[in-house]
Amino acid sequence: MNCTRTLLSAAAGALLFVGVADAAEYEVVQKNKTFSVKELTIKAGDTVKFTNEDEFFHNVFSLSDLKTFDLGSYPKGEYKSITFDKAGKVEVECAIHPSMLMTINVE
Ligand SMILES: [Cu+2]
Repeated sequence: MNCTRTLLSAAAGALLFVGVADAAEYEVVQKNKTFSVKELTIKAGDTVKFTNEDEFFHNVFSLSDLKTFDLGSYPKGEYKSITFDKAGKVEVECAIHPSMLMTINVE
């Protein structure tokens, strides 16, 4: 009984590890009040890191049906990350600068 349980959890752990190893991390830089890319295509499970390289605060949020989030506002040199687990399209905006807009396509 105990032996079976150990084997099962070891198998689950291995599967989890494979999933993490396959996931990629992308970086989008916020500079001169724009996102460094207008459009980014990633795979479900991948993470996007938004790095602020401007002298002022930026925010990252989305009201998209696929994923609604608000990573808050943060100053130069800081970043926020978010993982996209479902396929679809996400419009990403900055609450401080309405002209900042980009699209993430999750495949
Ligand atoms: Cu901004």
